[in-house]
Amino acid sequence: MSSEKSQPRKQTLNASSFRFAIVASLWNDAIVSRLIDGAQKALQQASAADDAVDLFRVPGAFEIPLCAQKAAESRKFDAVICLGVVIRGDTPHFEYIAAAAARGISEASLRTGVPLLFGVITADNVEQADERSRDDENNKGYEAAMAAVELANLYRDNFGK
Ligand code: DLZ
Repeated sequence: MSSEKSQPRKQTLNASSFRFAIVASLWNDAIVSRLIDGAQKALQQASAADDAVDLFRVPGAFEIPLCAQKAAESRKFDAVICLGVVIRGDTPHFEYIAAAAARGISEASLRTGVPLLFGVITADNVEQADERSRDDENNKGYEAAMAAVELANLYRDNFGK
């Protein structure tokens, strides 16, 4: 029986005909870099072309939604993968930044009709954030990118885009 945390899908979907944007914040860069690595690994596993992935860096998680929205509005991408790390212990305005990122990403996705994936770690401490950015399939960047491939396939196959 699968645990609550395990992913329901193991099948690798194909990403060879899609383009992706990764929007990643610079704050907590050591951890965010591992999320970017995880996302790129997932896209490679799904056979995304090397030149089909554009990376955009923004200062902090608060700035992710607008950049993600601009990427979505450009119509160049089938999905936009948003990556960041907000750590409660280090962040006096944790709730504001985490909520603004989550709400902004969600609203931009609905506004543009482009799937925007939430790969922003909101952790109580660095240890938790490290755990969610390890080089394995629980890496939140890897998970978000796999979800992006899944949605790109779902929307193309059922709604033409
Ligand atoms: C200011 C700030 C703080 C204290 N903590 C974080 C954080 O943990 N993660 C993150 O991505 N960004 C943080 N920031 C920066 C804000 O997201 C934003 O970049 C600045 O407030 C400038 O708008």
